[in-house]
Amino acid sequence: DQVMQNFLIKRAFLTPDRPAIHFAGITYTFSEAYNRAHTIAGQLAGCGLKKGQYAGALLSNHVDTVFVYLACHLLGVKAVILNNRLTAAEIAWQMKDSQSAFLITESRFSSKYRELEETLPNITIINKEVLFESSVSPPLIVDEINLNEVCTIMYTSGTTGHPKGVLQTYGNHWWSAIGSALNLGLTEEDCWLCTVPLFHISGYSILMRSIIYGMKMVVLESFDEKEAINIIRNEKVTIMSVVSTMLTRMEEKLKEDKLPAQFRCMLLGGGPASKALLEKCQAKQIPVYQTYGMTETSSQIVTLSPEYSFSKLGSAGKALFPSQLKIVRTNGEKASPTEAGEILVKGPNVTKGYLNKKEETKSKIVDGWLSTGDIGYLDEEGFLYVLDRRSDLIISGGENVYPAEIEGILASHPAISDAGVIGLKDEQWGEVPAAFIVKRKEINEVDILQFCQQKLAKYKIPKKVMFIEEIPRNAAKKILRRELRKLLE
Ligand code: S0N
Ligand code: AMP
Ligand code: MG
Ligand code: MG
Ligand code: MG
Repeated sequence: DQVMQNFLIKRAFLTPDRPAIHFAGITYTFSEAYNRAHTIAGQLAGCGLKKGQYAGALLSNHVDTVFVYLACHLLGVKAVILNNRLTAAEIAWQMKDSQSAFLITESRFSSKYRELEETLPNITIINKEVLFESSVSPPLIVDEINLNEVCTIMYTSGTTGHPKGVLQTYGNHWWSAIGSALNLGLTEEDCWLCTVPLFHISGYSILMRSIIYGMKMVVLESFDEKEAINIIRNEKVTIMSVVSTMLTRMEEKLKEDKLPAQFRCMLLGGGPASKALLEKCQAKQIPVYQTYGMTETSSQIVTLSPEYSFSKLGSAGKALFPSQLKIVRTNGEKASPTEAGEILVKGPNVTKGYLNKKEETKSKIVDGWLSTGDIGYLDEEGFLYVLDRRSDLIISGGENVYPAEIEGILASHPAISDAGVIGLKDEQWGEVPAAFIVKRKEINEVDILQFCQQKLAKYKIPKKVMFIEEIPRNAAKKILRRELRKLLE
């Protein structure tokens, strides 16, 4: 087992006066970040949080959130990071599944956590506004971390309908940050803009890179294309992480003007990117780097290197230095160059598995190779082209929507006997869910959507509802989504 000094303690010792985080007009140094995190660790300790425990975190994109996560590192508390867009019912499910006894949250989510107080009376809800005013107990600081220890848990859905908690260790985050730097390079001027959610690995990985590299990060509460362009100029941002929906809005906003010269990398991930968007960005000299990665790989695992951004446009690149990639046929054999198959990945940034899910972990990770479920091919030179998403996955503006999850909710309605969900192409979000419903009793679209609102995050609610006689299924009762797609046309 490999041991390192706690990342934050080490960083605050190495470069205490360097800028660490910029938020709402204020810049905090690493030493200030350490002091804030240390105080919060003492306050959390006063609430009963201890090393090894799981604590849910329902927090917005804010500098306080960064400090709370760092406080968790200091305490050795495993943060179960919750997507802000989820409903109270969805959050309750993840809290129960992870057996988290604490929920760290803030007033802006009060309607959600009030609901949780009723459904989960045994958990301790810690409101940050109250926490920050509370007394500080001397915290038991974890000075050394084992790279194999779990740092964060992020839930990701699956084909089975229920989300699974992905374990991300300190080592996973470490190697992810190192792999990124070995590809993109690292300069003293680097500054990474975080307008993606800190509750996704797209955002959380920026925080880890900031601590590990000693690099400034700029956090915005939400994404706004105009604000993003302005802050790139004002804070001399050099790198930014985006999904296609965000990049589309930024490209449109940048009319005649260009991004400043110091801006060197627009890291584009989280889902497919259209060739049209990539070409438009090329015309405006936006330095786009396509990447392929997922919660299970603690962010990027394949990224196109700068020297290939023109010649390999559309490719996600090659596996980063510490990682490996292969394409396999359905029988497990390695595919030939240009032959499509399932993408398998391996490396020190790849998760060791899913929380409390031994069987699923064993079936998805064999010999260290994680089956992603995504389909792609490697060209003759080993560049990855992603062709299709993992099993039925719909990606709406970078958020995952699993048909099985929506179908399960729909079918639980007493007036619905069966349901099928597919992705619909969408200008703004890339894809959105559309539902086919078989009625048992009379029910209309409004009732269905109202029912969904109580149970599902907004981005999962079908944008189109169609009533049919029967959901087409094969002999094994699997939904024939191709047939549903034909019905749509
Ligand atoms: C695209 C975003 C920014 C849109 O949010 P916006 O504009 O702020 O919306 P709101 O004002 O909050 O709401 C307005 C209305 O729009 C609805 N809505 C919001 N988001 C969505 C959505 N995604 N799909 C459908 N509808 C949406 C709201 O509900 C609201 O509706 P009304 O008006 O009816 O109330 C936002 O969605 C966003 O931030 N998306 C990105 C999420 C993300 O980061 N995904 C990536 C997840 N994957 C990973 O983390 C692994 C890959 C990875 O690590 C990575 C990814 C990208 C770049 C780099 C990396 C890396 O490897 O480092
Ligand atoms: P998540 O972990 O929720 O972000 O989901 C990761 C999934 O997003 C991957 O398994 C892919 O299905 C999809 N994805 C990520 N990057 C790309 C890419 N460059 N092209 C196509 N799909 C992608
Ligand atoms: Mg599902
Ligand atoms: Mg907004
Ligand atoms: Mg996702």
